Amino acid sequence: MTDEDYMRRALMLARRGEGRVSPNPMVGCVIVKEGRVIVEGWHEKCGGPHAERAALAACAESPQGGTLYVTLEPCCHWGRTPPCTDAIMENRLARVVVGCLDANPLVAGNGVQTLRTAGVAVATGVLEADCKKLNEVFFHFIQNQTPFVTLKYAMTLDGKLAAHTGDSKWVTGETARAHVHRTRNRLSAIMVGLGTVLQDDPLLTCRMEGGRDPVRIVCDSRLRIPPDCRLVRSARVSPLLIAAAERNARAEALERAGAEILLCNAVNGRVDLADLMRRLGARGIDSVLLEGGAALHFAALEAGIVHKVQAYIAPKLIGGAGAKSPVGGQGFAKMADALPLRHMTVIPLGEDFLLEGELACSPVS
Ligand code: AOF
Ligand code: ZN
Repeated sequence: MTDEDYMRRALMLARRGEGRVSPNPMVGCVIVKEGRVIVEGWHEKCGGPHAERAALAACAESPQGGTLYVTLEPCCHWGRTPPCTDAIMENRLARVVVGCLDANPLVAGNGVQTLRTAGVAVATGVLEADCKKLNEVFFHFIQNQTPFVTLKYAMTLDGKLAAHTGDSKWVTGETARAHVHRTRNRLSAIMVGLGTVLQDDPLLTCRMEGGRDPVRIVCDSRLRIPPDCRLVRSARVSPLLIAAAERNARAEALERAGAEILLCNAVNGRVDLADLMRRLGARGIDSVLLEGGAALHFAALEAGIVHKVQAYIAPKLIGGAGAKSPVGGQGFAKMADALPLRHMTVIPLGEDFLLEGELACSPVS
């Protein structure tokens, strides 16, 4: 077994915290002594013990002289929990292997430095790209205090979200749809525009076994959401935030139904999306899954708030000049103005494919 092998195992353990640790990172830890894994641990939930302390607390034998593998640099500060570096030093580990450094300014290399100063051998950057990717949300949020936004849609191979009649059940197959529910379980919030509510009357909950619902957000500048739609009717069971640019006579009925109205700055009578993101960040919402419609997608891209795009593509053709495509709005005038994506990956999901990538730049930044 190599350092990479143990780190791969630690990465797998880290994923057990998926959807439970926000706004903290997912972290996994493996302790090896004399060529044997003696204990494993992971960060289970925000406020709970960190991966290293969870592993050390579960040790059935002394970890003294062993090697600790951890996907993220051990913390050296007091947060909701005590520093992991203290626990590592107290337990006299000989070596620590770190996946990637922590971007939290309170740690950021100081954890590694603290251990080295205490005489612990430290290796860094093992499976670094994987460890960073695992916590793309955490890394963005800790540095920007605004949510990491993923724009997601499912379309046919000819770029349609639905038939010209509006029928959209279903574009992709079961495997791809289950994948979306895993994402809903992992991210803190899900957002749609009013048009999507009027058209589809969605519930936006997570239908994954053992999953949890993201906070549901509707971008509805003038509070025109129907009080009898499924989102409002379920607001007491699963939180619903309505992002508005004005407060008017319709507000009270929505609040009485259990929805919360988040009043934002307005640009041309519409919700200022950058302002909305700052307000969500201030509430500790570290990630948003943007699930339609086409107009909100373009507005979000134009506002420069989108970080990642997930396109589920079904190998089928539907046609129809009037059938909707995933990004609407006015659009950019020239191909040279198109927003480029980088680090594209393709994941086959049953008959379908998920293409995902990061937005290389945004028009405002
Ligand atoms: C680690 N191992 O498993 C995690 C770390 O408020 P706290 O005490 O939970 O601290 C949160 C910060 O600690 C978080 O911002 C990040 O820098 C680090 N998370 N560090 O050594 C872990 N979850
Ligand atoms: Zn820690």
